[in-house]
Amino acid sequence: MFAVKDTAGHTYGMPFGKEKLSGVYYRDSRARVPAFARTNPKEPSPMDEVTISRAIIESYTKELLDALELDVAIVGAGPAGLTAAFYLAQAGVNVAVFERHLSIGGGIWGGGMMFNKLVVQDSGKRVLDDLGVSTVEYQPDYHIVGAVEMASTMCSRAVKAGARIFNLISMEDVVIREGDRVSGLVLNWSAVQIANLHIDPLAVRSKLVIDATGHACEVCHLVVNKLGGRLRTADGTVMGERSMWAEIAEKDIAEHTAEVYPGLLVAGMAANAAFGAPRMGPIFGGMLLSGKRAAELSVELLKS
Ligand code: 48F
Repeated sequence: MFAVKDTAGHTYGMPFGKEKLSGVYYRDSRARVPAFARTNPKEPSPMDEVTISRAIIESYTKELLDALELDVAIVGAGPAGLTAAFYLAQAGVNVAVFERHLSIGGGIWGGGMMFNKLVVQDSGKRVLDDLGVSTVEYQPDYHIVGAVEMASTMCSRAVKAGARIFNLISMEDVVIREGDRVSGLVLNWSAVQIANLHIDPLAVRSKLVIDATGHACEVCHLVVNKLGGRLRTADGTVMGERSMWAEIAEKDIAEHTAEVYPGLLVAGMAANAAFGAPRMGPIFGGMLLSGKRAAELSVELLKS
């Protein structure tokens, strides 16, 4: 219960006995001072707008400042990016994920054609077991997972493991150093991009970057188009995803999860897009295994 004092020194708790005007209780109906209003600015306020604002700005700013120097920066908070973030954070790696959209989870939420269920095979189920996401066996090697539980639990587990996730922030470029090594991300508010405003970005430094941007494979495209970089793919470019073949796509994805360019790893659907492999539709085991593989590779690279 909140207590407030008026200028005469009377203390008010809940507004019992106060005159109610237009749905608001007033301590002084003529002066229209709400019962919960703070009249003495030196007194702590029960629920002060500026304190709320300060709490948000200070804590967010601290988190962003802490993310300026990273071991691993992940672009995209889909299943691959979240899995990588979870395992990296568990391993004690300083990791942050930057996600363009308001919601975290990428393609998880929509399931298959908006039926919000997904399928994983036994190997993918083991990753979901690690994450504490429940599954139901449909038939041997086919497990059903609810998209809502999967997205929300993965997000929660990654954050609780220590990963920082920033939504509403877009990668618009990379930072480079000698040999055009990818050494960080150039970031801007997604709202700035959507409004097409001419506002310069900010940058974070990172020992490694993971492109987990899904079908768009955005970081790899950027490296090829802007730096003229040659990826470690068959023809040095983003080869582009091929049409659906679930079995091959799921089998190939772990192998395609690799450091494709100095300082840049690729995971999830972006890995198959980079290497010209097929898409797989709403079977998500490959995304999870690729995210896990990207985390393992990153840990090895950070040690070397
Ligand atoms: O698309 P997405 O879920 O990629 P994924 O983790 O998983 C692919 C599956 O969802 C599905 C599939 C499985 O069969 O094919 O499509 O590989 O998540 C990618 C995330 O990256 C964000 C995007 O909003 C999405 O949430 N993203 C893309 N470009 C940027 C970005 C960018 N430039 N900056 C920040 N986030």
